[in-house]
Amino acid sequence: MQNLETTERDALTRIDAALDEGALEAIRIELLGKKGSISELLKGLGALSPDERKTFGAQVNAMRDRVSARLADRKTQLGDMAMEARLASERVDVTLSPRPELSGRIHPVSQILDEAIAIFADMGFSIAEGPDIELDDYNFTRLNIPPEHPARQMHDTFYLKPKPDGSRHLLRTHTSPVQVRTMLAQKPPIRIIVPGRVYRMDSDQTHTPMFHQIEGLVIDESAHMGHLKWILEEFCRALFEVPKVEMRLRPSHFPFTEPSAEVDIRCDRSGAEIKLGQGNDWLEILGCGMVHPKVIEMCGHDPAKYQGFAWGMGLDRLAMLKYGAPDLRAFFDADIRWLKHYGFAALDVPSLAGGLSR
Ligand code: 2NL
Repeated sequence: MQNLETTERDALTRIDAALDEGALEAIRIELLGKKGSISELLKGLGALSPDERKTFGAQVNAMRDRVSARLADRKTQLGDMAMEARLASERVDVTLSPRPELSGRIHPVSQILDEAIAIFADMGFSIAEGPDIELDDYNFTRLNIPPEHPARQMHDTFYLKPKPDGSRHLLRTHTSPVQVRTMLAQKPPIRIIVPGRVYRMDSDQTHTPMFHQIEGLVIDESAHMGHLKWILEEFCRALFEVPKVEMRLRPSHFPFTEPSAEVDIRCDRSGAEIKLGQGNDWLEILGCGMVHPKVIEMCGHDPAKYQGFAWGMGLDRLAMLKYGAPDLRAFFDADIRWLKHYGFAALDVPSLAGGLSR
């Protein structure tokens, strides 16, 4: 009897004194493991008379249960203490001012986006955003891109698994579905710009399967190509921080605009870097046009009353051009050395008054 009580007292004391989960596990094995002291007590039962076996066996079992319970309690306690200690040691003071050698840089795409937003916001545009995963209907159908159109082919567009009713979601191939959503939800006048990520199954030296776009849309009763041309000229002048850019509009085709145009700016490619505003070369920077009457109608408005224009451009390309980064793919490599070189300081928020990228 004495033997049992001291064994238990001894066991509980040792459990309470264990300082970490490893030490506790060692004690558990010593007590309750195959060759553990309590297990050995149970093995000795065979040598006893049936009556003794019954009472002593019950006592040992009860003692084993109490020891097990204490082991479990101590384990929880030690786990909590370990977590507390870890939380205390890994505590971060987010109010500390950044150490310059550790602080992050703003990615050129984020920088050009902030600059573009500053320019268009100054002209009175609102910013609209929408989901990356879109409906076929918003990405294609309501933009006058019919089911047979090549842009809808599986090798150009990332489709998600079709639903039982046959409808498919996709990764938006342009930000235009956001304009569709805006037109469906609001009455003109509408003056928005739409920045965001877009996806196309394209990957080579000059294309990445995800890239960034900014599109613009104006719908009212009298918006025309003259307004569009002024907006784009002002935008280029402000973005490239030059007094004048020479622009030319070349006839083109998009299913969602009529007429459509591609916009080039004058540049000089004779040196190592492209120079804007001089030279005899042209650089294509965006596509635009008058919104197709069918699109206005499919987005819920009367094309006899409302008209407007839209444009779209690739932000990544603009960032390469403005900041002189030579390789598009490096944009998405997440290489900290590249970002140190091409990135921007976090607190230099672009504004028209304060200078865009200085
Ligand atoms: C390009 C050309 C363009 C649009 C985008 C648009 C949107 C709606 C209606 C009509 Cl909802 N048009 N967007 C229009 C013309 C060109 O993008 O080359 N982007 C990189």
